[in-house]
Amino acid sequence: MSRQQGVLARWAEFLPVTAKTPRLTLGEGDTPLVSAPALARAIGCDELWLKCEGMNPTGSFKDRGMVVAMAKAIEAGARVAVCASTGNTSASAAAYCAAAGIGCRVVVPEGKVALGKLAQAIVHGARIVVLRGNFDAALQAVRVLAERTPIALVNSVNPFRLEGQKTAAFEVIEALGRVPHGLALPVGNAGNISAYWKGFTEHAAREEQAGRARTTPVIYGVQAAGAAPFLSGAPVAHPETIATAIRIGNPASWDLAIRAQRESGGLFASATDAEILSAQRRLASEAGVFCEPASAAPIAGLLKLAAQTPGRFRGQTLVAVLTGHGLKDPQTAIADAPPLPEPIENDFAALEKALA
Ligand code: AN7
Repeated sequence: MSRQQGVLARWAEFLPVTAKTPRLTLGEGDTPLVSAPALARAIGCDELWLKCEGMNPTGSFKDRGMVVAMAKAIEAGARVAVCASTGNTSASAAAYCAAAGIGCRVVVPEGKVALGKLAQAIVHGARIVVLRGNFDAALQAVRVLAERTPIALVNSVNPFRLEGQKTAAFEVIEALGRVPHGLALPVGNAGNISAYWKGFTEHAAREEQAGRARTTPVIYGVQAAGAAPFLSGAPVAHPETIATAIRIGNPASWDLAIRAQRESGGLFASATDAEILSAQRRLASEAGVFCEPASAAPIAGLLKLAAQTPGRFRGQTLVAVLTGHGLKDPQTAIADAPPLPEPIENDFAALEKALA
């Protein structure tokens, strides 16, 4: 028995696919929704669910949109794809280009890409350009390149990326059996918040059409304090944060993200690097889920909002989107950890003493 896997097979009826679109897949989507009762108590909500997007084939949510963007690019005849990236988009693009048999070019900011993500781009065979400048400069550069050459641009300014990523909203509703009261996620270039809102509003429209209630969640977009243009209301020239995935000062999907926040009755929040790292450790030690720093931002944001307004989330079901796997950035995870202890002799007494 075979079941068709992946975003394109599973959600075809809601995606812009034709008979000519190749059914590319690495098994993306269908990620677990994990309950986190200890953190729910800390936040003061009824239920907290973690959408573990690090379980996608390349370890981040990017695979959902990448598979659609790549399939449509191949359908249109592309032989090479390009992206600018803080790391995860390049890892995903490199893997899907390899699977599809086309060339991959990635442009990354100098010195700020997590180790696991670089390893992925390298092993999947992407040609890597390191740009003197940040992500915003890299995105500008590849946009110009894509205008002047036949190379397909697969950043989230490519609308097929958002189409694929919206399927995460469908999965959340399906797994819960209802629409959550609130959904929190990290915001960098603002593609994902726009895609979730698209998914939730499309679902709501279908419910309305079927004569049922139109329900959407409140969206909480969380940024790193050093890279928080949605809190200042203007682009940030020199974004800085330990959460390198969201070290972005000039989000491409600005208007769509503002619309998601306004229409959902939500808000943007920010978390400092210390709050992000603390939330990352709490997710690992209290929920058993290891995510990368950027992915801990929504938990840091919810904890902060709950502390500012006690009782704010009482009785609510909340979802936090953990966008990328902790193994993407092992160096940040162990940077402040004490060194490993000296080796012991292999005898029982020494072992007993060491573990006492
Ligand atoms: C783990 O890979 O922008 O707001 O170039 O890797 O849709 O940009 C990554 C972004 C959140 C922010 N969490 O999502 C890239 C890139 C993780 C991420 C975001 C990213 P968007």
